[in-house]
Amino acid sequence: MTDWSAADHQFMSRAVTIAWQGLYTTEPNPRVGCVLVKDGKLIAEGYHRKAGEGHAEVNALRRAAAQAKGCTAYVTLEPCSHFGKTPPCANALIDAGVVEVVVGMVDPNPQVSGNGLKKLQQAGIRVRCGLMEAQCRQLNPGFIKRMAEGMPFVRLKMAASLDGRTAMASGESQWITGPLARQDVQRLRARSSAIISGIASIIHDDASLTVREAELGLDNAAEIAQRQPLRVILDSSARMPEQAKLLSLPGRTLIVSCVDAPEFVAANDSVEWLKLPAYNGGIDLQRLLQALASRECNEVLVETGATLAGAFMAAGLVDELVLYQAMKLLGSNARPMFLLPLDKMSEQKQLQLVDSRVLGDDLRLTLIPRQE
Ligand code: AOF
Ligand code: ZN
Repeated sequence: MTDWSAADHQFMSRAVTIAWQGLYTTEPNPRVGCVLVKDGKLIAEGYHRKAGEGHAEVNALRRAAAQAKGCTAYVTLEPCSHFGKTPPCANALIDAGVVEVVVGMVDPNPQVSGNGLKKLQQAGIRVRCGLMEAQCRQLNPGFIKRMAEGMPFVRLKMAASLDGRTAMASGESQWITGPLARQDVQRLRARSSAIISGIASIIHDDASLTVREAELGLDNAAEIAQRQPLRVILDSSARMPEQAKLLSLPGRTLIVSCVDAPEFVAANDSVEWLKLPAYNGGIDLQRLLQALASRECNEVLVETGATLAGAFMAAGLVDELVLYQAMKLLGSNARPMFLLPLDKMSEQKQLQLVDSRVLGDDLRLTLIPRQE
């Protein structure tokens, strides 16, 4: 066991904070922060902003210039050892004369995975790993899961009334929650690599499933909205209308079906058709998620009605449920959150509350399924 000092915590905590600045822009890369420290003083810091641009360490080293010599580097993720879109950070740290590297967690990327730490050690650099690992892992649930399991991190978002209803029987659902909750949903979309929805939301609501700059309420909203998450529509029997709004919006759409593509798809460069086998009367969701991981999707957001939400939940494919709950009753004719026919108490799905906060007049609950 390594003993961590208060100063160690202070500097890693700063590295975690700045890593979050990449929340909306790094994918498919992880969010990473780095601070360089000498004689207890912060010399320079850097974070990874965008795939293809400098990694956190390189950005910090660039700022420190000659002062990097003799520094300790605090990095939220193991420095990379491979040539990807950019050269290895381990080499950059060695060349700059850094004497110690403190790391939050090992990089789950098999191309790195311990090699970065080894390279540093072999160059005579003192390496300590595992400081504030939980906080460092929290930055990258999707990247970690994709690297470790070949699956994206699945976040299911629902907006419901106090009595757990998501729409009237007619399908009418605008609006259950207030503007702050809806702004928060835009931010969930913006941090996601893909948004999954069912064909019903296209047929009935002509949903756009885009990140809307004006609703993000962030300083760099324009830049964030430029990178639209992949829109994934589950359309098992090919009911997608040729005129659907989302097919002509900026960004790409992936239509997942059990049958062949209609003709109009070939003429649209921003639309991809993926045919998957049927499973339990619908699309094989496991296969769907694997297909998204192979397209480098880290975090995916499921925004859908009771049928698909129930199917994801029943299949144990939900990593996190974000529930926006409005303090109103929609009554017993309205639609439930999940189509999940259970009969016995022993069949219940248990969730663990990990965060709750008030957004205007609504409540936001973040829950994770309990392992059965
Ligand atoms: C680091 N620091 O800030 C990041 C790292 O294609 P590239 O060159 O951008 O490399 C991407 C891989 O590098 C990514 O899969 C992950 O393993 C690591 N990301 N590593 O040392 C960083 N973003
Ligand atoms: Zn790197």
